[in-house]
Parts: sequence; C-alpha cells; structure tokens
Amino acid sequence: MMTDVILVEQVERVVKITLNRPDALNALNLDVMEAVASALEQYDRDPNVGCFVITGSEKAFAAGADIKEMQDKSATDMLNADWFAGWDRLSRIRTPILAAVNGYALGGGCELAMMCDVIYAGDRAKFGQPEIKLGVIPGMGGSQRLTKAVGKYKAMDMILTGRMMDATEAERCNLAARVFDADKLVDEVMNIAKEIAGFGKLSVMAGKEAVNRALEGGLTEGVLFERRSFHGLFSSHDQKEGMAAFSEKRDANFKGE
Ligand code: CO8
Repeated sequence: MMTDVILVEQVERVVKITLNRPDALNALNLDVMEAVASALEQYDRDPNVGCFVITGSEKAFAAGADIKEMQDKSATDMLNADWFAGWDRLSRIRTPILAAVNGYALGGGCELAMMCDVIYAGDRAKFGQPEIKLGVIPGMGGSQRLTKAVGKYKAMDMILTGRMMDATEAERCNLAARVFDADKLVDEVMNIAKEIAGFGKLSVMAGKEAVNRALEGGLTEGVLFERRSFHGLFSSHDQKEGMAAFSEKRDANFKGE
C-alpha cells in the first residue's frame, strides 16, 4: 500500500507539513515536491492560515533529493523535465514557512530548509551539501542561498568538501535562527508559528516580503519598498487595532484586514 509522502495537519491557524518517507530518510522525489508545493499553495490562500511549519522525523528532515530517482537520467532528461523547477513555487508563498529541522538536512533537504523563511534546528541536526561526493553540485538553490546565509568562505567549505555541520555551528553562522532540544523542537516551533499566526496577516506578509527584498535587491530600493509597505499598512484595520490596543494597554484583536 502506498503511504502519503507528506502528512498535513492544521492546528489552530498553523498548518504543519511533515515529510513522510521514513524508509528513504525523507528523500525528496517528484511526488514530495508536488505534494509540498500544492499544500502550501492551497493553504496560502486561506485567510484562516497564518503560518506553516515544515518538518521531518527525528532522524532526518530530508537526506537530499532522491538519488535513486535521478541516477539514470541524462542531461537531456533533466533539462527537458526542468527537474525540480517545481520547488520554485515555494518562493511565491506569502505566508511564512518555518523549517523545524531534526536529524539530517542534506543536499536538497538543506536546500528545502533554506527555501523556508526561518530555520529552527534540533540540537542533533546535521546540515550539509554533500553533492560533490556524488559528482554533482547543489541544484535546488543551495549554492546561492547558503552563500547568502553564511557568506562565501563557509559556503565554499561546505559545498567543496561536502562535510556536515552540526546545529551549534549552524546557529553560529546564521543558518539556524535558534536551536532547541531535539525532542522539544516541533512543539517549540509550533508555538512560534502560533505566535506569528496570531498577528495581523497583512503585516506578517509585508514583513516577509520586505526581508526578502533585502536579499534580492539594492539597499535604496529595499528601503523604499519597506517604507511604501509600511505606509500602505495604515489603510488596514489591524494597524488601527494594534496601535489602539497599545495605547489602551490591552491585547490586540487582529482580523487580517
Ligand atoms: N536518496 C534516496 N535514498 C536515500 C537518500 C537519498 N538522498 N538518503 C538516504 N536514502 C535511503 C538509503 O538508500 C537507505 O535505503 P535502503 O534501506 O533501501 O538501502 C535508507 O534511506 C536509509 O539510509 P542509510 O542506510 O544510508 O542510513 P544511514 O543512517 O546509514 O546514513 C545518511 C544516513 C548519512 C544520511 C546517508 O543515507 C546518506 O549519505 N544519504 C545521502 C545524502 C546525500 O548525498 N544527499 C544529497 C543527495 S543529491 C541532492 O540532494 C541534490 C539536490 C538537487 C537536485 C536538483 C536537481 C535539478
């Protein structure tokens, strides 16, 4: 019997997506790509969803792209299929996506974590881009996102040696935002996700978009983009409510409008 390659669970305003190929250490094949991207797109449009969490198992977030699915492909096959271009769909998701990484996040697994907006690591997590050992290089954005996250020299070290880094090193070099005990990681990240999902969705989406601008454009353009988004939020209910609540010393009741 075929099992679902991902498990999707909604808890309050948070949707948790759990990679579910335990026999292959959650290796990412085309079915996983389609399932993850489709679930994110479906819930991204839902005003009752304010944050996503993507996680795997205690042993593996994901041990890479599925090597067995790719190994016999020719360059022509890869080009014609535009292999794994579907992962680009994640960059159009406007709701924040948090990665809760336990165990191995290797190759495409590390790249999937880096497609998320924040990476939280369990204390036994291992990150790496070991593609060099397979005669290839990262192919899901790793050379670009890892370099932007950790800088040229650490990225070169990781990509050219294929070594793994542990959670402490990942936090120290700004790949992981925070580290939690492995067995508490998913609960901790779900709580962070609930906190984010409790804020006004318009401002949350604007904050995500503005930070992403910092990665992709120049400073002047990015600061202007941020200021225009900031100005625009003054037409929202949630700005009026958030500022009134502060003045009146009470909790805000955000509506996402
Ligand atoms: N693909 C397919 N199967 C895998 C993968 C993978 N990436 N990783 C593990 N598995 C399978 C193993 O083959 C094994 O299956 P079986 O029981 O049928 O033999 C099962 O998962 C358990 O794995 P191990 O027995 O190897 O478990 P260990 O605990 O001994 O080792 C490791 C764990 C160290 C994580 C080891 O499994 C490993 O090195 N895995 C491969 C890691 C790797 O090289 N990842 C990079 C893959 S390439 C990639 O991600 C490129 C991304 C970009 C593609 C873009 C295309 C355009």
